[in-house]
Amino acid sequence: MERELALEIVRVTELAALAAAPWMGRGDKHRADEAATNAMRGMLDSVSIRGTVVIGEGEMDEAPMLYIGEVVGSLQGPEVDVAVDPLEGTELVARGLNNAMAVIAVAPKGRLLHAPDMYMEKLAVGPALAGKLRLEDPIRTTVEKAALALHKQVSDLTVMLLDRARHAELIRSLREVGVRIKFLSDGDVAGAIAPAFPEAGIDLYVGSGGAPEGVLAAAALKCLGGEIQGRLMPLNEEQEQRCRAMGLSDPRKLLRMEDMIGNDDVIFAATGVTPGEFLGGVSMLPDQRAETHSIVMRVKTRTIRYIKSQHYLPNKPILGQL
Ligand code: VTB
Ligand code: MG
Ligand code: MG
Repeated sequence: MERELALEIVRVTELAALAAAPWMGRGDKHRADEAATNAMRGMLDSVSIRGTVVIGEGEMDEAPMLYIGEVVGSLQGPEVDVAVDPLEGTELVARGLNNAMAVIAVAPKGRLLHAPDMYMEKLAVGPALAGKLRLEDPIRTTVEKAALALHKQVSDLTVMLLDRARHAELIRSLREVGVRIKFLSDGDVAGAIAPAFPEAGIDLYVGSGGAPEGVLAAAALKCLGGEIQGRLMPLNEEQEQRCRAMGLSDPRKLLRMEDMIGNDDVIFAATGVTPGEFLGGVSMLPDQRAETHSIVMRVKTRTIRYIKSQHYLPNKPILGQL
């Protein structure tokens, strides 16, 4: 993959974020998602790749755009796999809450885990804890190891997780060990990546969220020097079958970074829709301008670019057609 691709890719998440932003706080997550998806799909056509969507908006018969298996890009350029979440946190946008973003990851063909739409148990950390913790450990052990490695008191650690009833037991254990908890209402790509940004103030990300979101977070964490470990949580026989169909003979196998995104090059880009732990949201400016905040990174070089752009909206014909 050529390095220019990183800059082309960020234009894709920028446009998806610009398309979703007008729907902020309007209580309609479907329209917000649709706008982001259409914009991302349209923009991808101008990117110099022969891409196949491996993580997308659903199976071919349930998603009209960016479905799994869809061919995207200008069809000139490297053959790549593409993982997208045009609007990660549709509910966040509908309710005007933090941490919604447009996300994409691109990797050489065959490298991204084709994570099925089910839950994944996750443990994500920043560079200071990469390689030092194990998802299989009891949460108490994990927290104690983390505190030791970070030279902090357990009571000074901040752990982030989705606020869900299914986490009741985990929350009880976390309270017992005495860490501080920061809850997310949605958006666990942003949550899992947060520990890699010191300014976010998150030491650990734990709990279960979407498996596709886990792979997207793995792409970002690889560029950032962090780590995520995951384990799929098939809830019935049909989901078990789906795991086996994608080549996982043991669906509950521990998934490491290399299982999720391979060992090679990956490009990750995200643009904030609402403000988040490490990205600003879309701001509407006077005179039909809007400002976006994006991050684009590549494993090969480990360069992390923050891109702040001011867009002149009348020059974005795709947005007018949504
Ligand atoms: C998860 C999480 C996402 O939606 O998929 C969640 O990974 C939906 O799962 O980040 P539940 O509501 O069943 O927990 C998000 O929060 C937003 O897409
Ligand atoms: Mg989505
Ligand atoms: Mg999502």
